Amino acid sequence: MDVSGSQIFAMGLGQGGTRVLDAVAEFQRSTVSQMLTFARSMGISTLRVDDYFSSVALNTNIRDLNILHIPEESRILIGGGKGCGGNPEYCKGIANANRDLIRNTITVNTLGRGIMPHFCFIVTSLGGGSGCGCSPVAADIIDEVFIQRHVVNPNDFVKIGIGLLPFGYESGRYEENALWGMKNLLPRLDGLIIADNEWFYERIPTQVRGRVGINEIFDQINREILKQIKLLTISGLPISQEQDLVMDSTDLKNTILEAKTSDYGVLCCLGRAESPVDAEGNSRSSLTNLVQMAVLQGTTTQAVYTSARSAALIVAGPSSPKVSELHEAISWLGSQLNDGAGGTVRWGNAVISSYDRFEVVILLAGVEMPRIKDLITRVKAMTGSNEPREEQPSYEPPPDEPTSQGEWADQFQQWSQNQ
Ligand SMILES: Nc1nc2c(ncn2[C@@H]2O[C@H](COP(=O)(O)OP(=O)(O)OP(=O)(O)O)[C@@H](O)[C@H]2O)c(=O)[nH]1
Ligand SMILES: [Mg+2]
Repeated sequence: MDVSGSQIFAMGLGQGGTRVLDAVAEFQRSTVSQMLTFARSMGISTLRVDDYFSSVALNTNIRDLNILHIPEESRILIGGGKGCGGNPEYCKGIANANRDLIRNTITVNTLGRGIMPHFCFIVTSLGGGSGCGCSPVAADIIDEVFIQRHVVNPNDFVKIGIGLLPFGYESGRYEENALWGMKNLLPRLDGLIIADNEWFYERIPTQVRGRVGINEIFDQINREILKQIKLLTISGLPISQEQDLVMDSTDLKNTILEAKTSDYGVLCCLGRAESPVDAEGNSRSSLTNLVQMAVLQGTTTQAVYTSARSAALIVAGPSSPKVSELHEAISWLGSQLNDGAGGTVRWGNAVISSYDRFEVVILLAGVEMPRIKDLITRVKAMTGSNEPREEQPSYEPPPDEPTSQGEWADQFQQWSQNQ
């Protein structure tokens, strides 16, 4: 088997997480599969999608699992099949009670298929119960399977979460859950990419919003999220002759590590922009322009891009960009980081012959996000004192996790102020 492309394991949890995962898996099975067929016909590689990409979907709701394209053997149903009503602590207990099933399903779908991943993505909405509550447990089990069993070297293994924030109208419990999710998931990840439903929703034209139902809005947002993350999943693949500039797991890991200031993982967002090509196949917008558009208008949540500590830049297009343009774009971005003091921009370049455009995707690591500050303030105002949540009938939360809303909101606030 040709394993020159870094292998990927992607796990989606809960309704939002599994739907975004499903979009990523479909993209792999269609578009990426075609790219690899072309690469095989050119003798560049012998790789097939199944050789490097594996996905597993987990939910407590059977109906949500049944609508996915992800095959039966890659789905995990835990709990009674009817969801668990937006309570992450309760769901975390269910996940803990099903650790063997989760571990076995991950193992069969990865090691059982010869996949020893260097990239791991965990996708979940943060506002619900199942995805938010089960994802910290899944993150620990992923470590057990790949790190504790010495399947991969931890230095080459990057574990990135993609967390969906609720819409603005989803207040109360959704917002509390979102902070619970970040606080419990972040220590178990290298980085957590925030994708903000409200931010995407505000960018959908008013006429469209007035015409469509919520599932169509979810689909549109999920497609936008896919556009943002897809280059992270293909930048290391042998799809063209010019493969010396890949963005590898260690590049992403080191970008994120550079932004780390505490035991928690690093909060990140992505930014993206694209430009059509002219008759000669060059990008119509300059690369610097594209990078500026990506961080100013194309982010996955509102972000103060100059506050980012480090960044990773992936450029994709039908040919390699001109080196002078590339240098200018990288140095512009680097000069903006750390409030203008400058920072490192790691970069990669994917040449995709079937592309009719140039595209940039930027990971901003350790970046300030006003929505998160707002969430913290709102949850503090809502929960006020250190009153615990109402008791749940079973599945006691493990003793290492604080159960009091006020307590963890305090801890999270302290941590985020030090960011
Ligand atoms: N972007 C996006 N967000 C979604 C989608 N489905 C649900 N959400 C958001 O996710 C949050 C609710 O979480 P869900 O993923 O539905 O919850 P769950 O993980 O299934 O947990 P339960 O509470 O047990 O149902 C809300 O903020 C929704 O707006 C989706 O397909 N795409
Ligand atoms: Mg659900």
